[in-house]
Amino acid sequence: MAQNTSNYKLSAAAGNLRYNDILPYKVESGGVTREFLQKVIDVLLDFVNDTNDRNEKILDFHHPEEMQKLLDLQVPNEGVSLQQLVHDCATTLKYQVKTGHPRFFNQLSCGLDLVSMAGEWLTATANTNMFTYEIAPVFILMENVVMTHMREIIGKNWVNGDSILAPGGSISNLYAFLAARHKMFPNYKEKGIATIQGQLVMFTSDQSHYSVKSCASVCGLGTDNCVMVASDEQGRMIPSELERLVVERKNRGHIPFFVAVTAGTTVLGAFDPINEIADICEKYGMWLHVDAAWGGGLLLSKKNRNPRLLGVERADSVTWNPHKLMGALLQCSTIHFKEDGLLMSCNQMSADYLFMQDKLYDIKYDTGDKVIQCGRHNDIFKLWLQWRAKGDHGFEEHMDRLLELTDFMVKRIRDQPDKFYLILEPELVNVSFWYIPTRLRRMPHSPSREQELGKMCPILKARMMQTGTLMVGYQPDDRRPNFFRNIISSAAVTEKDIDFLLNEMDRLGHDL
Ligand code: ABU
Repeated sequence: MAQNTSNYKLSAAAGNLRYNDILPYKVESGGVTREFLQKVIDVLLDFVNDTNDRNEKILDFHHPEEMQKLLDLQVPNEGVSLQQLVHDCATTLKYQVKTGHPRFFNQLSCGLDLVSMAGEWLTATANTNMFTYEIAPVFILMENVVMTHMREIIGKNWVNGDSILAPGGSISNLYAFLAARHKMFPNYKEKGIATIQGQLVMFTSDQSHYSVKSCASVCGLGTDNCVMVASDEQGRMIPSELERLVVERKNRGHIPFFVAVTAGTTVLGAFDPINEIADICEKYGMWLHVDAAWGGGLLLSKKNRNPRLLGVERADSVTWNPHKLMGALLQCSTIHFKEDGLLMSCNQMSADYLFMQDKLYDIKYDTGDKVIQCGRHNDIFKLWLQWRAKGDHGFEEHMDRLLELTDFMVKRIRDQPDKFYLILEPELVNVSFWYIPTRLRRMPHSPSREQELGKMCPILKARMMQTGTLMVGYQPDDRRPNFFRNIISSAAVTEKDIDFLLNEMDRLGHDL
């Protein structure tokens, strides 16, 4: 049951103390320090329980102005008491959306994997930076082991490649772009833009994640030189269109150099045909990047990996986010390269104060010089601990279960054609559909009905959030007005939750 935020009482002796009455300020304060932290942990554990309680709401929605009145967010001149800090923690979680709730279907990253969460708690306590072996020896070795394992899973010819954990899929895609440009123009790093005699052009599908286009803007190509290749009805890049556009740019004297294929598009969950696109990349000497941030988890499933990811081993780089399908806690994003050494030669700056060459250990473990950031959060421990718990087998079962639940949802939608309209057969766990309110049920399906159904989406979503019982995302795309995109990526979801979801949409929306 939801906890009252004033339930978390410290003892009279501890309640009025302040930050400088506990460690590290008072060495003899071990008891009070423990009491304070234990109480914070009680707050966290109650949140975990509430998250998994189907009688609890997913959120307690308030508009921002109203929410500001419910919270005391001021940063004071004089610090508050330990009791107030515990209260602040409880209040923060009271109004936080429970993204691990079994009825939260809103985002690609859903769920609250408790082993991964335990890992994140340990990470916060260890509080180290991932740039050198010197200060993160265990975590650096773990990163090496897990990244090698992930490359083995991508393909046997990847084992001797290189990988790094990056702050999100967008930055992972940026690392791929930088390495590709470095491979083709190794002098760019020192001499800059003048070393490229011509206009670099990159290609991706019109369904790809916007971070790919962002690379063109950030890296000086300009977004006009990120060519958006048309996709088919399922949302998959059309290879013949790619080739046509590559030839067109070549004929203009441009330099096509990079193709970003998507393995699991954000909205429709579509998989571009990697093998056919790899043939085109080989023919025209272009780097092949696979953005499998979303769909990469399926590499772990013998049953579901192919045909979706067939040909992935032919890529030069792969983005794969364990914080999505695999359920690792946010954030946990990886970028993998088939060729070793590129990341280092592309990004190394050899800062003397961090990456000294005369250290007592093998400095190849100082991975921080491979990346464009300096400080790097420890995102490996939670993934390593989760992989220890599940093993490859547990992850495989998890992937297969998510797709089984997706099939179940599709079947339930098909069973109720008066109330729901399935937009396409999903390739991943994205289920795209419209809810049909009573007044539109007799209307034949047509573009004008789609317009009407699209108008219902924000209203029904608002009702979901105001009642707090369900969260499903919606958006328009190039072909249709607003539609719902339901994501099943949480281990907490069952068939009963999917039935609840569809019934609750009908309960909240039938009169629209
Ligand atoms: N980076 C894509 C995440 C989008 C989503 O969760 O819907």
